Amino acid sequence: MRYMTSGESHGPQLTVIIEGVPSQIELKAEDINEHLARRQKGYGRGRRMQIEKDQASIVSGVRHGKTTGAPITLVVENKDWTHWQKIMGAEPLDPNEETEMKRQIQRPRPGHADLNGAIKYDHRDMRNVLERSSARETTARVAAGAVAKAVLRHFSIDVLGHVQEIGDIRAKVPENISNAELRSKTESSEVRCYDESVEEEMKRAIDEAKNAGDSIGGVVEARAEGLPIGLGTHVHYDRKLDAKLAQAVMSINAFKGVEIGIGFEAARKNGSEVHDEIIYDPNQGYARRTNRLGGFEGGMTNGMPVVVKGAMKPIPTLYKPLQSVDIETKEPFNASIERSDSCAVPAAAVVCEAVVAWALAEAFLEKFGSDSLFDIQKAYEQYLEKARTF
Ligand code: EPS
Repeated sequence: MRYMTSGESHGPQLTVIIEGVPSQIELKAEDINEHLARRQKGYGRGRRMQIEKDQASIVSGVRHGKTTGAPITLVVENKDWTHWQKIMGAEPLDPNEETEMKRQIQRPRPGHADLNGAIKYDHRDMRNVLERSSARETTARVAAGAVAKAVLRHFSIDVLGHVQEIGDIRAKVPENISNAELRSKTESSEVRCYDESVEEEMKRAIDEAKNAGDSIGGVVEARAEGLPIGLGTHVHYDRKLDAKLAQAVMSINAFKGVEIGIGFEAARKNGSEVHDEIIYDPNQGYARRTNRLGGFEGGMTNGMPVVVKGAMKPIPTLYKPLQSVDIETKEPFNASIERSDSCAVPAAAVVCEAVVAWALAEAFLEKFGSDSLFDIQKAYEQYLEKARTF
């Protein structure tokens, strides 16, 4: 499976083309819209989210509720486009239209792609960079992730993203919690957090940042359960699945770090406190007594839940001005803005869930085939039996 996304933050639409999805997978627009709505939520979001009501149209690859095996195209319209038609239009802009021209951006915002992208792609109007680097694009990735989840659910594999930390406030989450238990709390939490005892504190921290014209980051986690042993491989560096997950999570806008299992903490402990002992049960097959390694050994899944964390920096679009340089005058100025999210960590948990689901589904189909659901199911059942009795 592979996919591409296109579209600008204030352009007419976001588009996703997904290729290599097996046939006979049940897929309805509501399966995707549910996740788009989850991504739009979260305490700390700005005014843009009141404008958008993200809904995917499936315009190819699905008939009567099932995938055909052909490329799937998904389209999500930007409602805000109506306010941006001229400045974001494909037609050349009349230089005499002064008010429109004034909306060109020549002042790069620290922490964004603006300056680097402008130099690299030769744009005097940095809107050409920021429109595409905007985290609006994660809508498309959540849509692709929803298709991946539709594949995975046929094999009882479940992926869930949630918030572990906002600023310096940490949630307490039991080590071996199930996704069902997590979901019972996170889906109704305004900060997508399991631990109700810190929810108000997290919201307060977001309010404080917002009131100070500042922004606040955090740590999210995606947990995947129901995975077989052996997705990914030890035989070659670029096929190690934990490495692919790290790439997927790191590619989320504003992410600065990734951990698998106990991650960096493993470096501070002795081996006996890090590795997970192997146990065997004739009904369940092989398992691990603990899951400190987050479901991975040798670049492959080991059958335990996959646990991946990602660290999101505070959003760099700030009401509180930061110093920058005007690329026309070369004069310093203080970058300020009109509207922004003060915290998008709860939304990022949904994005993390989506990109992890995608990477896992891709590895799953690589191992068990990718043409039709029936053929994959046969191959999967046979493999599960082999692994259980091995
Ligand atoms: C974003 C800036 C804001 C966010 C946007 C990401 O948009 P605007 O510039 O229109 O106010 O709301 O996030 C989304 C639109 C979204 O769907 O998550 C940015 O610069 O990255």
